[in-house]
Amino acid sequence: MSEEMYKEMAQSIIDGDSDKSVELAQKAIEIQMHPLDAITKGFVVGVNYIGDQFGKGEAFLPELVMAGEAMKAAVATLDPELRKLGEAREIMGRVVLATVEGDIHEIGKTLVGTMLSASGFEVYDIGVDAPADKIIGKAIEVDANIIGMSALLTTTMVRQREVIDELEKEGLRGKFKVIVGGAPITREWYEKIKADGYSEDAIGAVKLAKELVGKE
Ligand code: B1M
Repeated sequence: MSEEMYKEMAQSIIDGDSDKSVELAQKAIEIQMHPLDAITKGFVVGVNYIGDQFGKGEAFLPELVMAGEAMKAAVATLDPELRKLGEAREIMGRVVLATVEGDIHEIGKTLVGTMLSASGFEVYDIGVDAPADKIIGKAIEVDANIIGMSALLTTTMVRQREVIDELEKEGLRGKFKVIVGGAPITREWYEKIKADGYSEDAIGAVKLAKELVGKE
């Protein structure tokens, strides 16, 4: 049953069919499928497939856009269920979250934000295409514990380093922990730019954030 539904979920993203992806997300809620399973075993499989096809020149931008929309709609439908997963009500800390300047990929970043909120963090998601001064300004404004930056493009991941360099320049590096993530981000990269941690997925980001604020 689940295997069949995961396949349908992936296919709805490949087809760029937002109505279908939302319908399947609603069905997943009804049958009490774990929302993260619906995302990682179902919808993400489809978006990765389209991403690979696009990379090989076998799918084109409109298909990528439609797959992105269908993915976004499915994740938004599951969002309230994801939020219910968090058991902790103690405030863990404040996180400023953004996708870096020049980059408009938002699905993974938003998912990370939802999971952090569900785990008790106060999340200030300042959206996509966020320049360094906006990220740092928000972190100062809300007295953040953590700055989280997502980058999905090899051309924009360098912006993560720019934010860290800017923090250094302004004498603020010690004030905030910095975590990075996104498809091209590796351990080697986070160590190179001297971030405080990186994670390959949303669950790992929560674990890391808790460690960094001394709550795990
Ligand atoms: Co674009 N795109 N895209 N895209 N897109 C990729 C990233 C790409 C790998 C596809 C490919 O060619 N195979 C490729 C990048 C190649 C490269 O840099 N080497 C690419 C490209 C080239 C582009 C454009 C340049 C295409 C063009 O215009 N010619 C363009 C760039 C626009 C821009 O940003 N300036 C572009 C545009 C788009 C859309 C707008 C159409 C759409 C995004 C829609 C949206 O977000 N609203 C889109 C999509 C959907 C993708 C793929 C297919 C899927 C991304 C996604 O949402 N994944 C992607 C291929 C791929 O990654 N397989 C691709 C699902 C999401 C849940 O996973 O975002 O990885 P992800 O997040 C994960 C982890 O990475 C991690 O946790 C998340 C949850 O598990 N994580 C963090 C993420 N952020 C984190 C932060 C953390 C910790 C963990 O701490 C702070």
